[in-house]
Parts: sequence; structure tokens; C-alpha cells
Amino acid sequence: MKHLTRISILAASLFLSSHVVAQTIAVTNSWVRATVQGQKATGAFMTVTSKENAKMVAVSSPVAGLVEIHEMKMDKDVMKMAALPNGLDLPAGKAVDLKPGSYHIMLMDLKLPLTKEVAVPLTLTFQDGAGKKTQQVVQVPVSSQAPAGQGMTHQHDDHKH
Ligand SMILES: [Cu+2]
Repeated sequence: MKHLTRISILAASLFLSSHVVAQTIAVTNSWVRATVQGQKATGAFMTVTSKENAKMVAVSSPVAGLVEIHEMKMDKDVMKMAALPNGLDLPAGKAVDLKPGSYHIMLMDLKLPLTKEVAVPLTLTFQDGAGKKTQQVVQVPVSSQAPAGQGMTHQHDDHKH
């Protein structure tokens, strides 16, 4: 009986913590670009809005051997992408777009072709201002193009000085 009680307390606290995360960080408009046979990497895109200052520090998925958070930027007139060394900043209240040509989640070493019939589970790890980490699992639909409405918000405060 004691054992049972401990398990139910653990389950309750797990439920509580995931509930809090869901309220604090909203993930919308998510999609993964479909792949063709033999393709080993693709991008995942979404809009992330955190109520408090936070960062997306890591992503994992059972369909990929390696997942990184990338940014695209110009380097001597060549568009290059690279992993963000300190994660992706999520300023409080601001919708941060991960979209083609910008920030994206890179799925590499894919274990299967991603067709439109599949949804890809992604485990997003966030870190708040105090350094506390939380995880959120999202089921991301596979698509050959961005869903309608994504990337419609223009943001002019992206430049860091
Ligand atoms: Cu990339």
C-alpha cells in the first residue's frame, strides 16, 4: 500500500509540472519538412511564445540520431547554418518564429523517411531565467510546405547591438 501511495504522488507531481510548462510556453504552427527516400536530414519549424524569459536549449526525437537548434546567417555573401551554442532566446511575451531561412530545428541522421502520414514527436527542453530546465513533448505533423499563416508576423526588433 505504501508503494502505491508513493507512485500516485509521483504521478501527481509529474502532471503538475507538465501542466505548468504548457501554460508558460506555447508552441504553435509546428511542422517538419517531408523527406524523400535516402534523405538524412530535414528541418522542423514552429512558433514559440514564452510568458517569461527562457531559452530553448535542446531538442531530441526518436526519429533522428542527432537534433540541433540552428540559425541561418550570411557569412561573406554565403548563407550558412550553424548550431546556436547557447540555445534559442525566448524573450518574455514575444512570438519567436522558427522558419525556413531563419531559426530551425535540424533533424539529422534520420532513422526513417518522413512522409505526410507521420507525426514526429519532439522533446523540447527549455531553461528559465533561474536555470531550471523543463521539457515539453510536441507531436509535429510532416508537411511539404509551411501551414497557412506561419511567418506572417513581421518582427523588426531582431537585431542585437
Ligand atoms: Cu540546419
